[in-house]
Amino acid sequence: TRETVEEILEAYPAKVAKKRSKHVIIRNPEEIDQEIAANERTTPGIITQRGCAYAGCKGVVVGPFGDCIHIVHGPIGCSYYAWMTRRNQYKTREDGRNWLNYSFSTDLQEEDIVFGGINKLKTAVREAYNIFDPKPKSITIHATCPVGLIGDDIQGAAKELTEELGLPVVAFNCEGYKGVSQSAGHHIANNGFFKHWIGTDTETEEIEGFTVNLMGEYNIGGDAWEIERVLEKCGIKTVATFSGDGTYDAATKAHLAKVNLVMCHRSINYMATMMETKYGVPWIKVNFIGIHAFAKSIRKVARFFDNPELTARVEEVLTEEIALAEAQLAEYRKRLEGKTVFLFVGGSRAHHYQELFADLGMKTIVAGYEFAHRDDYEGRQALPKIRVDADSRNIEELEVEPDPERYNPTRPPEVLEQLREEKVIGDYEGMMPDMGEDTLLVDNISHHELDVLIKRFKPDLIGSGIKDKYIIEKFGIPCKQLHSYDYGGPFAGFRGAVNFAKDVDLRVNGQAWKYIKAPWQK
Ligand code: CFM
Ligand code: HCA
Repeated sequence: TRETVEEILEAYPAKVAKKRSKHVIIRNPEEIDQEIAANERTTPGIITQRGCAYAGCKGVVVGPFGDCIHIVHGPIGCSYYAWMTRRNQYKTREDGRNWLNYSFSTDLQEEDIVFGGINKLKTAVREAYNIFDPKPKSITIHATCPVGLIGDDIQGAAKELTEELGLPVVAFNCEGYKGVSQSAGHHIANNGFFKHWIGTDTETEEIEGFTVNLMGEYNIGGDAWEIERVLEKCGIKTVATFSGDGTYDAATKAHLAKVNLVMCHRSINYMATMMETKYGVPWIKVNFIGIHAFAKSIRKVARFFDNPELTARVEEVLTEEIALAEAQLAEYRKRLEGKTVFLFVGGSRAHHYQELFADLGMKTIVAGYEFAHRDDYEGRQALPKIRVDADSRNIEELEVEPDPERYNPTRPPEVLEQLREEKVIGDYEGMMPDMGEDTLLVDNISHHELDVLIKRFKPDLIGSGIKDKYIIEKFGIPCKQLHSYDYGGPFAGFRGAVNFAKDVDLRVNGQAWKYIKAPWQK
């Protein structure tokens, strides 16, 4: 492993090598508080898989709300290349609202860049509003790079249009360059939702039952539906989902849920923390990917509510679901046991999927996030040690205080204290503790680094995305896309695990791979 790291770094100029060496870490469980550098600028010239702030805001966090219209203010390319690529699913409700398949854009032209695009934006918002009946529940505006450069006042326009049209028009200054990756866009989206959507239902006073919000779950390939199926079976009610299959009305009531279940810590931790401060809603870090991860997570939820009936029901459901899934997984496990995996995905799946691979008997030997922060690797205890650099300072930190009327913790303070101590609420331990000795962590991996790792370790499968899928497969190694799921899914929960096993088996044990010669090997 040490030699591999050396080979990786050798190819770089000294300054770059020094920088990258902090992002490529050999896991050593003996070392307390092992560190890794993350959430830093990519060195120009290096090919990475990262996206931009606009992708993180519009594409990831805001876009999945299907009963709203999301308008991109920018040149058409920003819209076109993000159109329907992320597979966040939405089912049309009785009211018929569903704009998920649309691509709304102001299509900025050179003339608008010179003379300003704000009138064009206002016209676009009015037009989108007028065309449809029923009307969207909310209209969101997303700025891409040139809009920030020319200084169009999209916040002012949103305010004006909110009054004019009588529905919330929310503008996001998520210009692509706002951060070092899509991660900046998550934060901007969280802020916008928190300011303009959350808690705006002031009429509903209480929602009965074991209520939760599913946060940082985007319903890729139908994941959220499988999670909700099991939650429902246990008697746990989902109030709102951020954002997969999410609706505006549910989001405005989210503050009434008793606890927030945080799937993707990276993309939604901001909102979880702000909701806790303002409304007293605690959060539990969960992972519903993998059958044992699911069991562990839902037991935390049962522990939180501490209700004997609920606990009994959860155990009953787990016994039934695990038995069924295990029986179906057994056949695949026989063929997959001992196989090795690399995982390079976004800001949470490179961790989450390790648990599902473990269910299949497969070992993750190299893993890394594209854009997660140190807390997603090292755990939240790293937070105080993270240096806030100029790039992070760029993004607004909202000042949040307890709501004088609506701050309403659902458990007594001493119980919350106990739950915090047990790490049931308010904690995420990150990816590192789950990685074995001598495994490798590579943050924001480059194509060069991937090449070296493939040649050295020849894994049986790589879980990654569209930007490197075909490079990997030219090496004769199957790649499973863990963003789009290669158009399959769901992979969450119990039924999802079985779907996943089947897909993985087809790839890992497919005979075609050994006949592949890369163009450069011929
Ligand atoms: Fe969270 Fe996501 Fe991910 Fe993410 Fe993404 Fe995604 Fe991802 Mo692609 S919110 S960090 S910005 S889990 S779009 S649904 S798959 S990179 S690991
Ligand atoms: C994004 C979206 C993406 C890209 C997927 C990929 C997704 O980063 O803007 O690189 O394969 O999940 O759709 O992460």
